[in-house]
Amino acid sequence: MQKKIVTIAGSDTSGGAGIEADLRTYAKHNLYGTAALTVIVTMDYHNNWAHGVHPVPVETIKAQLDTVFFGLDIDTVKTGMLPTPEIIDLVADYLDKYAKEKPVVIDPVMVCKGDKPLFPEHADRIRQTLIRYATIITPNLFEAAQLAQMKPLSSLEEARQTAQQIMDKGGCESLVIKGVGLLMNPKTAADLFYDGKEFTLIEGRYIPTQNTHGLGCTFASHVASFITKGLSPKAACFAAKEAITKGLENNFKLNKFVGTLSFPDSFQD
Ligand code: PXL
Repeated sequence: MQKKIVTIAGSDTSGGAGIEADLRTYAKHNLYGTAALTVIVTMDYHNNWAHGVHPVPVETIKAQLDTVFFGLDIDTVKTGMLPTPEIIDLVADYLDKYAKEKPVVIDPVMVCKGDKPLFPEHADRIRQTLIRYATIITPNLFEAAQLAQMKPLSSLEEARQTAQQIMDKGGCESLVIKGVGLLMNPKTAADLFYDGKEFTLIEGRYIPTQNTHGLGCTFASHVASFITKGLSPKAACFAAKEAITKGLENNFKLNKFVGTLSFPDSFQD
């Protein structure tokens, strides 16, 4: 029987990120993907692709989470965009009740486009209520600094300190800070994995392209998929890195504003 992952995240109407990317990824891994939708994100073609954020009512999300946790034998949970404090609290409550024994991958999505957080206290709420349930969290540089309550990162050493802060304050089992290689000179594609004991740099081929929309969601979905298939969080990050690099090598433009990665046919376990 196929193993099952639920993605608790938003819909990206443009299709590059969010549940669209997550479900595509699970399908490529031959996993059964299901979704509890938290928000619908739209894009305004006539206004520079400005993003509109339309949260799903809390009661509707609750009904979806009941469907999933009572009705399906879920193996792994992955979270993406959680656009309001109430929705973060609701998801934390369900993780507490129904997912303590399951792998949980938390992608702490905080911005839609640019660097304006979805709401001012977003990072605080995620740190205080959600991170403790995570087998692994997958922040980018901005999200990592926000979660650690630190200034923007400027070196690998600061990234290590940030990882330690997030773990101490949030209480996750492991984390991977995406994009630490951008702090190096010359730039590399490295990510930084930390499990509370050891820091590991995950190197990858650097692919110079702007067509990166959905990269973070897809990476976290690969991590969730590889963990579901039995890999450790660290091994899952290495495998996910290889998978998204292949996808990035075949990036393409969706329109004049944005481009994304492709979903190659097969990935190595
Ligand atoms: O890439 C972050 C992200 C996550 N989830 C949804 C999104 C986006 C970015 O647009 O729309 C639903």
